[in-house]
Amino acid sequence: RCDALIFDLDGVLTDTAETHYRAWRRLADEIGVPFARADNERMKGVDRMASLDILLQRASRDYPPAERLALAARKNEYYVQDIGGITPDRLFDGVHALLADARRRGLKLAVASASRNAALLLRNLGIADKFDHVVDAAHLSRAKPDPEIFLAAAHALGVSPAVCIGIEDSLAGIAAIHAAGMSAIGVGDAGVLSPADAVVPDIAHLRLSDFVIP
Ligand code: B16
Ligand code: MG
Repeated sequence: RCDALIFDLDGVLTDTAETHYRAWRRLADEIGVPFARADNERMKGVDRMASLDILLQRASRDYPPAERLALAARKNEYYVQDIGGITPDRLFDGVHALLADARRRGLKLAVASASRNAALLLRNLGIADKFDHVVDAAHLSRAKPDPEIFLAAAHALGVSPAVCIGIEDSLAGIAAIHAAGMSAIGVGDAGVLSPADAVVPDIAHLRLSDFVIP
């Protein structure tokens, strides 16, 4: 049985996983720290300060806490500059159809994004009012893979985690969904996301009839 869908945002509903990558890449280049796509894979779904910790693992010197905060703020400036200009055409194909199908089936819908910029991004994508609840990452204390964010979404929707399906593009997110006692659909590379209960290559390939009894 499934009563609710809980969506990750970056990398699931739009291609901002790439936007995050470019912002980190720019920062890494500026401070002379090596940074490759493989490093970025580990940062997906991971919150801002923990992402910076991953980036600085390859730094040749220590960065004290105040400097870390300044670097994270700089990356966020680059990211916000980029998403400030995002318009609804940046929504992945199939999102509107999927949300409409979910509504027809009576499912509740939430967004569980680790991003503190999620509200701005959802507004710019024109889908802010499509969800019953958007978890505010600023009110959380534990990042994915901790289940807190998915449990908060289920709680706000008034449903048991057991009847929720979480939809994620990151390994940290899939681990968080499972730790919350939910089923996980991965969006992306089936080899990378093998812990998920099912994997689709992109959101346009997600057919609710495969997962939800009509
Ligand atoms: P911000 P998601 C996550 O969003 C991103 O995957 C991750 O790369 C990013 O570091 C994190 O949000 C925090 O974002 O710096 O904007 O607060 O995938 O959980 O929607
Ligand atoms: Mg994501």
